[in-house]
Amino acid sequence: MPTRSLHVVLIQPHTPADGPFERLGRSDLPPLGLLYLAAALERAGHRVTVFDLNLALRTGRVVRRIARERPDVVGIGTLAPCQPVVEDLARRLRPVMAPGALLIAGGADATTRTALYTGGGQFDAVLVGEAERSLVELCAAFPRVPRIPGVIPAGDEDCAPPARIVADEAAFPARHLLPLRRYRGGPAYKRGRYTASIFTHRGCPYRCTFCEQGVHAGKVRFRSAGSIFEELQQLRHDHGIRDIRFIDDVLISRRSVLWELIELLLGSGERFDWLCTGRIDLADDELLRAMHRAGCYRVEYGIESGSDRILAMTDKGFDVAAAEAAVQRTRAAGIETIANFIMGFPTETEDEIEQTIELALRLDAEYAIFFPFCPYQGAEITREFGLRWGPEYPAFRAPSPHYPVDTDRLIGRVDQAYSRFYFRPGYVARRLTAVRNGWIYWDLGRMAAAHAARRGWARMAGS
Ligand code: B12
Ligand code: SF4
Repeated sequence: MPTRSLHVVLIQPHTPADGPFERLGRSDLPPLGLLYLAAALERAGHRVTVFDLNLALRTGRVVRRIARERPDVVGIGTLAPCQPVVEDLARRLRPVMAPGALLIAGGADATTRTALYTGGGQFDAVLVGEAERSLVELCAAFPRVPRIPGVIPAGDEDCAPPARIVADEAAFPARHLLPLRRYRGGPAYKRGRYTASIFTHRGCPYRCTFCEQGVHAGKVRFRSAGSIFEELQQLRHDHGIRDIRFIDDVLISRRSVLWELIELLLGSGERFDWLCTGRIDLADDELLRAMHRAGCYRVEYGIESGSDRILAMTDKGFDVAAAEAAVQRTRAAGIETIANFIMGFPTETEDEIEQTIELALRLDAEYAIFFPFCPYQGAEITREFGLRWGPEYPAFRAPSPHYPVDTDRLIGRVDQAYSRFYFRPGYVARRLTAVRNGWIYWDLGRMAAAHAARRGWARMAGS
């Protein structure tokens, strides 16, 4: 137990709004990172409040609550697109916080673009990497900021790397601190009305060149199938949710864990509907069929590009033909597919972008998500081409001679990809008959209307 029980507030900033169709990809899910931290803090005897600004919660209201409640520690999570939001929040919070209270930042962006957060003098400490242990230790030392691994006190620039979490040792996320049922999830990511997210590992065994692995870099640490299953049961019993989204990138890559989990699911007689991320090169028939029997209704593949040249650049380890075969195998096993694509890589031409859109149409997955390429600072490709993040989202791609397609044009192409994929009459007819959930009709309709209003039908139909 700590010498003193603190009140700690954790805040997830909202992502500046972008297109409604990108919501298919972003969906809205509770911030599991903050909820893991909250669980560790509660275990250590502290009181925790979590605010997620993505839940249409006004920043002013959060600032007023903090002014009234005067917590001992306020922590803000960071993601690159949210950096201006974090800066604004920190500026408004500091004057209303109690003297001696600590304002800290942590998360993905603070881990890779650390100087942005240590340099401005806004924070008493910046926590890099996985922060379950370092945050609990920081609270134990309160009001002093200790010089320990993972914690950069104000005025310092660096620290020793934090302790890595052995995945099974972490307490289950403190989901009771957020109104789970207000997270609707995007239509691509659920079957029923409510869905819950779950994370099965720390770290990733792959090295895709566009990916930033700042927080969880290093050796992959998988949870045991037993611990994952126990969390699923908790979700069902405590929250009444059995529609599950495995949000990690590589559940399918630790096949022994996945097989064990499938056996637990089949053996228990408890029915969960679930979706997960797959790997093109690992999705074999036997595994896919077993996943389907155990409740898997959809798999999300990072296919990324319709150009073999671009795929080689990403180091994903497969080509277009392999992607087509994997989607077919998945369909044959009775599982739907979400196909993720990235458009606008450095050196990628208009023709190659067109190949990506054409591949999406050809694959005809149940859902397709198109992301504009973002040069995350920790990614290999960003370093190789010397790319920079622009000042504002969505002007995230600072101009570079390596981008044959400029950012405005790219945003137009992303919009167009969504329109060409989702407004095909055959597709619409198939989805309307396949989807049997009224809430999903509502979500799809709402997004289509918003998309039409934002871009205009003329542009959507444009070449
Ligand atoms: C699942 C996921 C999503 C889901 C759910 C997000 C959510 N709300 O939980 C969805 C699909 C919705 C999503 C959306 C986005 N995501 Co995302 N997502 C992930 C993914 C795969 C896992 C995140 C996770 O739950 N990790 C598990 C937990 C335990 O780890 P964690 O969140 O990192 O938290 C730990 C530390 O970071 C730290 N920490 C976190 N917050 C804080 C706060 C404080 C105060 C402190 C001290 C410490 C701290 O402690 C935590 C516990 O150890 C990661 C990749 C990855 N492998 O981590 C990308 C990732 C985090 N996402 C990323 C991005 C960019 C986005 C989007 C902005 C994409 C977009 N353009 O829309 C949106 C933002 C949405 C939002 N506002 O939340 C990037 C972030 C890169 C960056 N530098 O900012 C990542 C790293 C992917 C990547 N490799 O590029 N995402
Ligand atoms: S994109 Fe996914 S699979 Fe590839 S390195 Fe990143 S986290 Fe791992």
